[in-house]
Formats: sequence, C-alpha cells, structure tokens
Amino acid sequence: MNSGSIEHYDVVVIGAGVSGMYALHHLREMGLSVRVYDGASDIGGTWWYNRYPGARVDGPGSPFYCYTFSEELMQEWDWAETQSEQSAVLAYLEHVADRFDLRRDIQFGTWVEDARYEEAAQRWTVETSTGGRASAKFVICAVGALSTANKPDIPGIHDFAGECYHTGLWPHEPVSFEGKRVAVIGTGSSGIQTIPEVAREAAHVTVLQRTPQYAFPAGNRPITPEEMADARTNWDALREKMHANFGGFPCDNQERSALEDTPEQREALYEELWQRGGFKFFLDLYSDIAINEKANLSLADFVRAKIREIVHDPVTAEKLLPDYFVITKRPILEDGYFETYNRDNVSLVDLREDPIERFTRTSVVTRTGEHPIDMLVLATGFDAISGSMLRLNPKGRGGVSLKERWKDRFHNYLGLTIGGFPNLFMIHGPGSPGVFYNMPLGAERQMGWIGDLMRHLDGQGLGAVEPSSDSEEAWGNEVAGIANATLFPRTDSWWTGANIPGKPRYFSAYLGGSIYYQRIADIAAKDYDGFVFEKSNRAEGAEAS
Ligand code: N01
Repeated sequence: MNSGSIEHYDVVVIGAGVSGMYALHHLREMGLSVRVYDGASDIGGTWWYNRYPGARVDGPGSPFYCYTFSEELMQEWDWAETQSEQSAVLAYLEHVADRFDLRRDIQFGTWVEDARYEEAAQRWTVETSTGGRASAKFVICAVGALSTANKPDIPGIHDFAGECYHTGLWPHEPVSFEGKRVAVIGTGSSGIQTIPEVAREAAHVTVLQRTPQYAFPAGNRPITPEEMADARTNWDALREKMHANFGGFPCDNQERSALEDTPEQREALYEELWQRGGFKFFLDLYSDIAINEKANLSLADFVRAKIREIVHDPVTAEKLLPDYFVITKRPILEDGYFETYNRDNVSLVDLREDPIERFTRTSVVTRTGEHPIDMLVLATGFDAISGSMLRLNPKGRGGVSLKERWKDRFHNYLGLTIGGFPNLFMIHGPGSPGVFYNMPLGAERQMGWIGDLMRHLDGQGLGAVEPSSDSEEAWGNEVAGIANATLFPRTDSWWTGANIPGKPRYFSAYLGGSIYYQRIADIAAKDYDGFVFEKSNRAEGAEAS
C-alpha cells in the first residue's frame, strides 16, 4: 500500500473508539483496505480516556450497551453489572479488538493533523503527527461526540501549582486523594460520579457548582446469570426491539401523558422508578415529560423534594435544587451523590452567588473568600457533538475548512455528510441522533448506511458524493423542527452548545432515533435523494487501493 512517501487506502478512519472500531470491522468485511488513526495508545476512545474514579455507564447499561453485529460476541461476553464500570467496558472493547483482530489496521499514538480533499483526484490526503501521509477515496470521522475536553479559562488557573486533572483526560497512573484538599469544578455526569469517590478519601472536598442538577439513583446491581442467559436466548427479539425503540434499547416506547394520571398516581410511578433506579427511569416515564411544561414540573418537583429529604443541611439542600426543566440537560445517574453533602469533609460553593475570581498557586478564590487546595479536578465536560470535528478541521472543496463552513451553524445532511466535503462521513455527528441513542448500535447502523452508499458509488462508477445545499437546509429545518417541539432547546446545556463560549447555540441532535433510521433508509431507497454525485475521474480499473 506504500507508494513513495504516501500510503493508499480505500478508506481512512479517524478514531478507534466504539464507532471507529466498528467502522474498521465493517469496511474490512466489505473487502476494502482501511487505515485507522488514533491519538491514544490503544482502542477505546472515550472509554480509554475517561478513567476518573466512579466512571460508569450512565445510560441504560449492560448487557445492552454493546455491539449487536455478532451473535457470537453476544453469546460469549458476560457483563457483571447493569451500570458497568469504565474498566469493564474497556475490557469488552479490548476483547472485541482481539476477537476481530482490529489492531493490525490501527495506527495508535497518531493524530491526524491535516485532512484535505484533492478535487482532481477525488481523494482525501491526510497528514499525521508521526509524519505519515495517506490517500483514500473515503474518510470516516469517528472522532467522538464527547472527546474534546472543555478546560475553562479562569484567571490564574495555569498558575495553580497543585495537581490538576480533567475527568475526560484522567491519568493512567493511580491518583491518591488521601489527606488532600480537593476542589471539583463541575456537577455534570462526570462530576457527580467522581465527587462521592473523592470524598471517601480526601481530607476535604470543595464542590464548585455553577448549575445544580437533577440526578437519579443509578440502581447499579449485579446482572444475574439467569438475566444473561435470558438475553442470549432472546437476543433476536431483543435486537429487533432495540431497533424499534426511540433510544436503541430493548424497551417499549411510552405513549401515556403524565397529565392523564392524578398527582397521586404520578407520585407513585416516580417513587417506584426512583426506588428501582437506573436509566430505565426515563424510558419507563410518561411520554410528555420533555414536551409539556406541566408534566415536566411534576417530575422536577418530585426530584427537588427528594434532594431536600436526603441532604440534612437545609442551606446546602437549597443550593442543590435545580431550576431548569428536568431532563433538558443530559439526565444524570448518581450513587450517593446527594448523601455526600452530609459528610463533614464536603462543602458546596454556589458559583451563581459566589463566583470564582481567580486561582493562585495554592488556592481558589471566590467572591466571598479563599479556599486553600492541593488538587483541582475539572469535571467540566466537553466541546460536545461538533467539537472533535472542528478540532480535526478537514479542508474540503476549494480548500475551505470546516471551521469556516461551520462558523455559524453545523451544516450537514442526515448528520452523516457535509456539503463541500465529498466522500467524508461522520458517525454520531451533529444532525444525527448521536448522543441520544445507544451509541454502539447507532455506530453500527450509521456505518451500515455509509457502507451501502460507498458500494453504490463504486457500483455506479461514481467518484464523489456530497449533499446539495438545499438538502442540508431542509435537514437543518427538520432537526430544528423536532427539537423545537420539545423543551430541550429552552435550557442551556452541552446539547445546545451553551457550555462553550462563542459556540453556535442551538440544539443540533436529531431527536427520535428510530424515526431517523427509517428516514435515512427511505432516502437511500430513493436513489439517495438530496445527494449530488460526480462521475469518477479515473479510468476504469485505475482506482488505487
Ligand atoms: O460534562 P457536563 P460531563 N465554571 O458538560 C460545569 C457523558 N458521560 O463530563 O451546567 C464552572 O455535563 C458545568 O456547569 P453548567 C454524558 O452524556 C457519560 O459531566 O454548564 N463550571 C457542568 O456542571 C454526559 O452528559 C458517562 O453550568 C463549569 C460541568 O462543568 C456527558 O458525558 C460518564 C465551567 C460539566 O458537565 C458530559 O458529562 C460521564 C466553568 N467555566 C459523562 N465549565 C458514562 O456513561 C463547565 N462547568 C460513563
């Protein structure tokens, strides 16, 4: 494959996380030559990086947060707990890499520093941090929806001389909190998983909270051998159910409005779900919690009452009460988070009334005082959904960069393709259900669709495909239309880009996973309606591979 200083492939895949790993497997099955690049030293993506204490699957969890493409894989892998810890998910992904011999086509420790479309050749050229160059007809961006760490720019933060860690870039060596005064910024999923773990060891934990959050009991428990056996026996039916479900999990879609029930009936359901715990809380809820303000308030009030009940100190409890529409920020699963505030070694600073002014070498200074600290944990999240694509910043037709193209809006069609960037595909990009869907299954389904389009191109002697600007605009309107019928866009969140200063602010994910997969299948069936194709510039048989 190496001709001079440039290597030729059919496809370059960027990222060896859950999506990139599947992309590699699928493309190989199609008989294509593939090179995968990843900056990390092994597979896993998000699961490789996010090793902070308490990191666990905080979605519907095992055994259904997994690939579905291989019956054998399902049959042979045992999951121990419903909310698998990070090391268990990584062990599973390592098993997948071994079983399908993925690593031989992955170049680790390698960042793609430039990806550029060569219009005459109808190919992409990529340049890497290790000095390599590769050319490919197709590029798949499996760069992760939650992988570009958001590090807040707070005065003096770089002067802080103690240990400082971001949850999404956690060290591989053990971190000890023993006897230390630790400040944690951030109370999203990562912060809420980390804080109780740190508090168990540290001398003192100061939680610096900007937005109080609704968090729900994780309900983590062992998966019994009978449950695993059941899942295996009924795998085909469960997989079918996953395909039909809104979020890609084997659950029934809910159709009942919260307002059909009396307040007592609602309370009883919320209590039952709260006691059971787990992400199924949201999947077994009423259908209109994220749509109807009154329905939403009924659940928000329920959770606020729970926080008041759990947290002993009423002043602290009051600071912990969220005031946005429940579920309109990513729902969080917790394990002893609110109870942590009953410990003597934990204090809460409400940054809305007492903001951070600066860091010194040894402390964080807020408006009302100075907090001496030995360690700072940044649980401040990610430049989500679009951030990793922008970090890659491919250059499309005419050398136009993605940063230019996405200056005001993340233009795309089907969440998979971008006008002006022929033959480049995204997995879990803006405009797709991405983070609103079971991500391994979503990666399989998106990659399957992309693979079919590649086959279509090669079968028809076509050299390039990209969406028309009309289809991008119509898709953007469809995504916005669905989102605007809900309460989601009315809350500042990483879903709306509000966590990153200067980022275009709007809700960019396609809500309604199963509908999305039907939509993209229908478009393929209509000869890829909305796409513009270009004949191959190469003489027949001259395709490099
Ligand atoms: O990030 P987040 P995360 N000053 O953006 C605060 C997935 N996940 O890493 O809410 C002060 O949710 C910010 O405040 P605010 C999951 O989908 C999965 O926790 O913006 N505070 C917020 O409290 C999740 O939703 C798993 O006002 C600042 C926090 O930092 C997603 O990843 C585990 C600040 C960031 O919360 C992201 O979760 C963990 C500033 N300058 C996460 N900047 C598993 O399944 C930010 N904040 C294992």
